[in-house]
Amino acid sequence: MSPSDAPSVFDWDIFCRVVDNFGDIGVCWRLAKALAHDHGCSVRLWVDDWTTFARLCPAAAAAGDSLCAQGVEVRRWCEPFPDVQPARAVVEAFACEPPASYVAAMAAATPRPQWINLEYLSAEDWVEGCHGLSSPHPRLPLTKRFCFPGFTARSGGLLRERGLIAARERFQADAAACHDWLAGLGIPAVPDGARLVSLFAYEQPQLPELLRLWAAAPRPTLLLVPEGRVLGDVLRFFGRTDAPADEILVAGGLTAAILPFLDAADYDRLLWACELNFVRGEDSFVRAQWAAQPFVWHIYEQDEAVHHDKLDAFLDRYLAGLDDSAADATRALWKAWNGEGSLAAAWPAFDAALPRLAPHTRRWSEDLASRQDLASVLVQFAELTVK
Ligand code: TRH
Repeated sequence: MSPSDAPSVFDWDIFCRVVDNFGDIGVCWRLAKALAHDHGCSVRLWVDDWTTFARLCPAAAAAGDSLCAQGVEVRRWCEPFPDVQPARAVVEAFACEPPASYVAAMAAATPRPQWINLEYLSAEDWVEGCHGLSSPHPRLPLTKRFCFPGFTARSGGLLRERGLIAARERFQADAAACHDWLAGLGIPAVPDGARLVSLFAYEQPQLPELLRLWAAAPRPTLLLVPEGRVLGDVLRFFGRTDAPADEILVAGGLTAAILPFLDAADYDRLLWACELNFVRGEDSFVRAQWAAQPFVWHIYEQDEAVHHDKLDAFLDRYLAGLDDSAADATRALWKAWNGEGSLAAAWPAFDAALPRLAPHTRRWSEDLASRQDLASVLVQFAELTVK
């Protein structure tokens, strides 16, 4: 049995503040489930925004301030914070600062909990130098350790629950399963030879120009759009102001199916089924990489445009080893999708590069899947340092 196969003796508290959208709780919820299922840990997840959590875990909508779901105890993080015994390992997600009373209880506990700050994902080089660093608390006898997810062996890795890759391979090898699954979503017939594309993005002002190209292209496109922020731009192309989930819109060779916000398993299947996935933020960006299909990332905008460096750092890693023309075409399309350049102008070269980008992305995904996953790295953090 490898260390990560052995059940962990630790119990965990994970603290999550939702800044906006779904990524903060999306990552924490996925981490909580991986610690519980893959490592046998007892996990308590504290989240301050119950409504957003309920979009990812519909059972929470009917529960008051707490529930047990998928092996995890989830509690609403409210003030005043209840008087609870701290867990042996504590994850502070994205520097969200656990309640002062809880931190004081950590300092008084024996043994003192292992306190880990889980940071946002980045492909930038500095991540390797910062991953694993410790910082003593200014007043209390506590040390916080920093875990940086990333794409290299010297980072914290990526969330990848046990069995994920095998499940994806089974699905992608079974055309009938994919067909039945689409039919179950209410998509009656996929146009012959159509390219399936999923779309999850922030607002995208240039989208109508791209959809115009797809509508006029010889190869049909089936665009699958879970409800969300980009829907307005899709509807603008079709001259509509609203459309219910499960509406099908058609223009030339383009069919757009508006889907409800899917549960986690179905969202994965959507990514696995599509030849091209538009994703955003952090968690869907990672899931697209486990889908092993070409993808386009809408990066979360940050102050002073620092997200552009983050985007370039990822592209440098992801495109290494791809031929120059396909790499340039991919970079141009990604940049245009993120507001630098014309999307319609970048599309034809990207479209032509897709047959080379597809096997490249599969290799990229396989390489990432050969690394240790983030939950296992965190378990090692906890086991190494708490005596
Ligand atoms: O929602 P996001 O944009 O999240 C974030 C936040 O903005 C956060 O503050 C920021 O720091 C971070 O990005 C970088 O994108 P993300 O991370 O992809 O989260 C979306 C979640 O929603 C992800 O867990 C997948 C899930 N999802 C579904 O479960 N069903 C769906 O149908 C779709 C489209 C997504």
